[in-house]
Amino acid sequence: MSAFSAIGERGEVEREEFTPGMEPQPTWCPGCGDFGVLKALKQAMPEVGRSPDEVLLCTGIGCSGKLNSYFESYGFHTIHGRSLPIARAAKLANPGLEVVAAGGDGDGYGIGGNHFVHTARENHDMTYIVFNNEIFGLTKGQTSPTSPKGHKSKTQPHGSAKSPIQPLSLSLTSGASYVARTAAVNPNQAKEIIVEAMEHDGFAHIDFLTQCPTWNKDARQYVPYIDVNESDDYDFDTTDRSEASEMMQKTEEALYEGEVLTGRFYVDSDRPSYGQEKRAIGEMPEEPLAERYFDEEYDWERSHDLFLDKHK
Ligand SMILES: Cc1ncc(C[n+]2csc(CCOP(=O)(O)OP(=O)(O)O)c2C)c(N)n1
Ligand code: SF4
Ligand SMILES: [Mg+2]
Repeated sequence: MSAFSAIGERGEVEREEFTPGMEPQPTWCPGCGDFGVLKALKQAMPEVGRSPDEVLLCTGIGCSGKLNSYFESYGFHTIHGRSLPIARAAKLANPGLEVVAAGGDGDGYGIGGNHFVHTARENHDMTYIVFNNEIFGLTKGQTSPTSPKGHKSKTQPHGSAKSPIQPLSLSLTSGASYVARTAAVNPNQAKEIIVEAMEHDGFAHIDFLTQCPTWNKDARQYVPYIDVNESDDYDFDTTDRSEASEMMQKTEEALYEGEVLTGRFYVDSDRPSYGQEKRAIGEMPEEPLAERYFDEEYDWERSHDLFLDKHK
């Protein structure tokens, strides 16, 4: 059986299979919310039933961008703000792959904001996880597009004069067909949301609240959080665009007033993904592009094996 025909056959997978042999222990600071994303992602994999060689994880630049060093799968650590165009191209070339893109709030909502809007608009079939710690973590705490107005940092010592972006509302208005927010302090909910997002056919955006105890000491640690789908205080239909939009606006305002609302906000299972649209107009090849160039006989070597051999 070729590597391509094997893709899509769901088998038993253990979460341990997603821990790489090289650099298994992340170098994030103690207490960093990024650990929560990694844990939830690994826990989601046995439920999704995809093995490491069926998954491509494209990351941006930032502390969050290191995710694919600590997650065993195909990986592409791209350039700042560019995880989405790489992920889109890979999914179109090889639709059988489970494609996940991930990066920070600066990466995805700032420098990569254009790609975020258009990937949502075109409804590319992938999961996009944005580690939202409300600052630029890797470069030592500068103000990001999600930092609250008045937030003081080295770049804005008198406090930010800008209002933060509203990522959930932006995602919905741009055209994402699945929009959720979860938090690193809530790994069980995070795992469930990642499973749903991966199983969703279309662009699934997860705004993942990740505390940065090193550079963002003013940020609330996102506890206690409220699950809007479980709480009796909130009643809205996740399939109704205008109800979801209203709930998102409430959620985005509440975050900066100290109330952390999480959960699924919008799910549209009917909207065709970009790949389906292209197939419908006869623009998707029968044989995936990637398969045309795949050589069964080629003896693949992992880049880290080459690195280890060199340094023996
Ligand atoms: C084109 C470009 N501009 C700027 C940088 C410097 N830089 C590296 S990471 C980063 C911000 C990271 O913030 P965020 O995306 O929120 O990720 P976090 O570190 O918080 O996870 C910046 C500005 C860069 N690497 N490339
Ligand atoms: S600087 Fe912040 S975001 Fe980066 S690893 Fe440390 S705690 Fe995490
Ligand atoms: Mg950040």
